[in-house]
Amino acid sequence: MVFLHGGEYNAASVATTREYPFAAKSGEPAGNYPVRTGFSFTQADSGSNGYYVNWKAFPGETPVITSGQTIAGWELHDAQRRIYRAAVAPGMEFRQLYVNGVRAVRARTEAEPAGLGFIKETGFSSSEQWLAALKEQERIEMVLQAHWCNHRALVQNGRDVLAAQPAAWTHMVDTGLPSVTGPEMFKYLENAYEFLDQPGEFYWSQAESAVYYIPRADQDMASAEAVVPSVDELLTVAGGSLDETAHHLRFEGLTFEYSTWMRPSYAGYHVNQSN
Ligand SMILES: [Ca+2]
Repeated sequence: MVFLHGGEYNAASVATTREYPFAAKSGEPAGNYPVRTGFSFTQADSGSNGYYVNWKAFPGETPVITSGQTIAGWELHDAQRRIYRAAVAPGMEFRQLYVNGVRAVRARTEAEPAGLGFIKETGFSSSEQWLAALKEQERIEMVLQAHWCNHRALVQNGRDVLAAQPAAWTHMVDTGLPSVTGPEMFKYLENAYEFLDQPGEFYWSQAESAVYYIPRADQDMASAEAVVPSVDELLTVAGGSLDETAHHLRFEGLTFEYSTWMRPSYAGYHVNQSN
């Protein structure tokens, strides 16, 4: 029995990075992307002789395993648009921001923004100037909702036309239902500074190592608690092989907070029936 006292156990402080290979399937891009993993248990941590190793909350206390990192030092950046800015540590990566425990929204356009056209072979086009004028255009995600699927395509190159990474795009538009060309599709663009216009929206600028945020009506950025997650997996249990399994481990009464999932930033997200 191992008792954990109340308090925070920071998964980021023990995090290691490994490469996660994702399989090429029906034209999906193949490749590796990094996964940051916090506390890890292996076969060496297993119980033996039929006994379990129990990792358990000390009675009456609340141990919290978290990778949350506090973002402080918010300053008003654009008074007219009520955009605040804070620095983050270089190298941090995240897709979520929580302010006073409420998840913020990645800066996005409205659905079906004016002048945004759909090119089946490529991606999106714009009949107006706003698309080409975006500063960090290569970080935009093209989000397409078709039937029950929510696809995300990454930009391969842009300016007047946002061209998606081709293998992923083909997978999305050419695999039958739920095709993104169907009449039930709607689309928007996500993740650009210029899309900040609603309370609760945020944008993380990788180039600047900074976060921009428009607070909600009840949030004062001088006192608000802003937290971003920093690892994908807070706790893992993995053996070395089928002959070296991890076993006889129990976890009881533990609380987990703040993890991220960075795969869509590296590979987009393309789904289909039954996967
Ligand atoms: Ca917006």
